[in-house]
Amino acid sequence: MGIISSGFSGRRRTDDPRLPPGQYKTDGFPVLSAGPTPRVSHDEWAFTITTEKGTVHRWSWDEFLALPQDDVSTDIHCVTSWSKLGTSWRGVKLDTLFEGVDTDYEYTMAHSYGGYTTNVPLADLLDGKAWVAHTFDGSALAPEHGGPARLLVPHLYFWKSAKWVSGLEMLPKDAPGFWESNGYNMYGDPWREERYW
Ligand SMILES: Nc1nc2c(c(=O)[nH]1)N[C@H]1C(S)=C(S)[C@@H](COP(=O)(O)O)O[C@H]1N2
Ligand SMILES: [Mo]
Repeated sequence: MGIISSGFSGRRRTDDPRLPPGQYKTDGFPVLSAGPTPRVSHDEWAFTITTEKGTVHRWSWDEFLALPQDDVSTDIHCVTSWSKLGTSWRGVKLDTLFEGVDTDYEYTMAHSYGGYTTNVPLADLLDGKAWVAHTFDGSALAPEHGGPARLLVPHLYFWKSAKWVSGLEMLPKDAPGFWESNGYNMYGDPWREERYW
């Protein structure tokens, strides 16, 4: 009996440089939802950005799909310690959605159908760092994973990637969302293990 066990690939730490500290690689795609899965039809779906002036920028499903689309391959990291490497998404860069948005505020609150919220600094949504994604692995994003569309902010822990996202609200200062009010870190950098308070 050797001391090296390779029978279980699940929780074994590897030296893969893509894995942040304390994370293990999974090949599955766990579902983590704080409540039931909201069912949102494409007809009723819209994505909005609301500014301090009360201006509401709104995209219907068709308008959203008509925007320039990105194919994204990225690693995702859940605070519960699983990471999924090389995931494939398609969606719209937040830079594209913010092109016509005039705001001096530097923080956002993401809102979801079903009531979930999470805070993300505006800088973490821009410069090609975040998307509103509607496709995973070449197929329409499954409802349990956030379909019709979810936020994808892969450089932060995955709780920031709001499923069933309905919009972003500009904020003058940082404020906690759902998990951040329940003990999760305000920022959530996986490379610095910013998991909880
Ligand atoms: N609307 C909404 N978005 C959410 C959540 C949620 O409960 N509701 N959970 C978050 C958490 S904690 C994680 S780890 C990921 C899980 O996404 P998945 O279920 O597609 O793996 O979604 C995040 N986005
Ligand atoms: Mo999570």
